[in-house]
Amino acid sequence: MTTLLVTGGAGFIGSNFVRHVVAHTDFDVIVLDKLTYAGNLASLDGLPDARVRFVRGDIADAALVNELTRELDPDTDAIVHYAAESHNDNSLSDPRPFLDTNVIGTYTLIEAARRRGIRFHHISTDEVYGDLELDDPERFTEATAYNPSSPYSSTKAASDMLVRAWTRSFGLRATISNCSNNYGPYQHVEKFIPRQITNVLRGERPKVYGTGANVRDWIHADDHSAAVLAILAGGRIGETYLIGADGERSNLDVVGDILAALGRPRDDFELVSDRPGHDLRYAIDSTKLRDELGWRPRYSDFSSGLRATVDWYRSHEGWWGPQKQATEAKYSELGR
Ligand code: NAD
Ligand code: TDX
Repeated sequence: MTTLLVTGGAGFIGSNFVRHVVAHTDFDVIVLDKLTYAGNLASLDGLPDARVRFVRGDIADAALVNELTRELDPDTDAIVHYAAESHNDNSLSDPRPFLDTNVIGTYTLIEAARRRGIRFHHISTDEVYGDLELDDPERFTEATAYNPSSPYSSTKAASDMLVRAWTRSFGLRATISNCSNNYGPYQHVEKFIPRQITNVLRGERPKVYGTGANVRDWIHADDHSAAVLAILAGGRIGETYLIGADGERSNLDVVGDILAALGRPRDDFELVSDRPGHDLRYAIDSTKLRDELGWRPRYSDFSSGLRATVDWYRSHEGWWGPQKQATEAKYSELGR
């Protein structure tokens, strides 16, 4: 029997992974989550208590982390590390929590993991590579140099470097994955896709930064979770795997699709002031993951995945409604 300690398991992608593990394996899960503004226990509703245990706490709390890792068996168990401050706009307004959680929190976990010899998988982002020009034929690979732009992405880059150094210097048994932009149910309404869907549902117009030409490489969160399980099962220790589903779309295209799915004209949105330092384009080449581990995305059609996500938000106002007003209040202070 395997137990996974999943940090950040009450967040968007972490909760997707917990549901995925329960559905597709016989593993048990311990979720460690601080329940910041971004965590929501309702995202774990309906999972069996016999397999999923929830612990509220901070990944930077060394005493708690040591206590939890003592429960893990180094021969079978692993830590899967999702917890992070994850939103670029917040990192521009108040960077400090990003350093505390993304850097010190990751350090605290890898120290505990290496002392107990526990396998560690670190969840990271393609934003560590900076951005690409719109017409650049190259995409990010595992060999691309790090060049982060924002406080968020620089703290994620720092955390990746800590994991690499602990692997080389202390023999930490770690893998890293850098994934592109995720979409799907249970994503916080501060993020682009849920913000625009819920704006339309509330009778507001979507708010697009700058010119809307920026490109993101979208992947459904279910496909991300399947890739992480594949890396846990077959990934080589010390290696990094990029995760992406060939889902490049401009923000204008995405917002047009959201409006169309909700029966509104594709151009019924507002252009608002740009995000400082706004990365232009991300694009992932996931050949290594596909060739080595046989992973393939199941959501190859972004438009149908997006329509299903729109339907989920339409029928789950009870989940997102309580976050919406506070989120929009933060944006209106920024003029966005
Ligand atoms: P999220 O903001 O939805 O969830 C983060 C979770 O971490 C929340 O439940 C929060 O309560 C918890 N948390 C925050 N600080 C904590 C702390 N100090 N101790 C314990 N728990 C804490 O984020 P997400 O979008 O689900 O992202 C999860 C991970 O995936 C992050 O590491 C992020 O960098 C990475 N990632 C995200 C995307 C994306 O598109 N959202 C893409 C690639 C990688
Ligand atoms: O209201 C908006 N209008 C808008 O045009 C918001 C919230 C965003 N945008 C733009 C900015 C980006 O070009 O949409 C794009 C996506 O924005 P976010 O959802 O904030 O995501 P991004 O900044 O690309 O970062 C995301 O992907 C990588 C996640 O938040 C990160 O955690 C992940 O690492």
